[in-house]
Amino acid sequence: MENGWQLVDYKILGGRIRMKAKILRLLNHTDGYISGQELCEKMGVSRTAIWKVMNQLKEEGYVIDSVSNKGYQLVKSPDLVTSYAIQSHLDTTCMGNQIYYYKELGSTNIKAKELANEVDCHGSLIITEQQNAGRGRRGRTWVSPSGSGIWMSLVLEPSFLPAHASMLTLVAAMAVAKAMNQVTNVKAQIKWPNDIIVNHKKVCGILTEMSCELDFIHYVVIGIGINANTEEFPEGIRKIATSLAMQVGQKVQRAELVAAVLKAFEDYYDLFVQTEDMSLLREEYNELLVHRNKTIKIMGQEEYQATALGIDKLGRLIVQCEDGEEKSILSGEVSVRGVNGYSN
Ligand code: BT5
Repeated sequence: MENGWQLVDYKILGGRIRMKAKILRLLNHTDGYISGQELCEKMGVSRTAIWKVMNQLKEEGYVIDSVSNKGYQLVKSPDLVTSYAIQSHLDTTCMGNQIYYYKELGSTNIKAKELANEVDCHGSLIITEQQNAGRGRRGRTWVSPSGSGIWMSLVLEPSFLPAHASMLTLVAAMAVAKAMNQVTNVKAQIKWPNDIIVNHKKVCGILTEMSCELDFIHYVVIGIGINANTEEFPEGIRKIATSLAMQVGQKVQRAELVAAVLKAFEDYYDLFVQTEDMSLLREEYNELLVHRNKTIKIMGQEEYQATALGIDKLGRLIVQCEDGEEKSILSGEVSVRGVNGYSN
């Protein structure tokens, strides 16, 4: 298992993973102690080099037990979202192939766009501890305090036509819901099109932006904001917002969740590009839909109530009106609410 894993590790990360990430990864994947000798052999470096990295990790808050004749054991990891913390959990071939970590940014979407304007960066991830100008859709604000959330943007450079790109928000929503359900055991659901809901409250929002010509996509940036360990929200959003920690009653390891989101996104994205629509994902998306078969309020140019049936293969929400007529609605045209509040 371990040899197999080591091979996968080097192959997947194309040799780019840094030593710290590799060592952390080995520690993460070892039950009990791993000997200094084994680490040296696997890493192809000296004992002193290993010892230096262990000291660096300890300084950053990793609790590592070192016992002579036994080796090293990772006892506890701090809740970091540095590139190597994420890479130490990552199991993808493309998504997260480059990870850019910042202590502070205006907005990861803006940084991602700057990067994508300069270099080819399909699969790159921009992540920060804190956003000072976090953005929601249509100029709204995204509250992004320091150290507690996951504020990140994934860059894609797809070869399909721009008309298909809005569905990537739905693909990302599925990935976030799946990763949350895997890592924390909460029941995360999707409020069409771009919110993730736990217990009727918003735990994540997604903002997809694109640079394109009429028939050509330069890049797409998928911005994902997850309230992971947030303990308190400002008055204005307290009623609608929640965090995973509030729901689960304990802190979430953000790096593990980020890696799980990237893995789930990669798997769903592979299916998406096969048909360039939601054909292969629709059924699973609809199972995650918080309003499925429930009455919702649709607010746009007119306001009406209808039953949400699920999405079609183009990601439009199909609703059945009170007179029995079925309509398909596009995101951007309307906003959707539960009849009893934000999502219920
Ligand atoms: C969204 O917009 O939900 C998209 C949010 C995307 C945030 C990510 S973080 C990384 C990347 N970089 C960015 O700058 N943005 C992306 P929308 O559906 O328009 O919802 C915005 C509304 O959600 C606000 O008007 C508030 O009512 C509410 N809100 C703001 N901050 C929130 C938070 N932390 N948790 C829950 N709700 C929040």
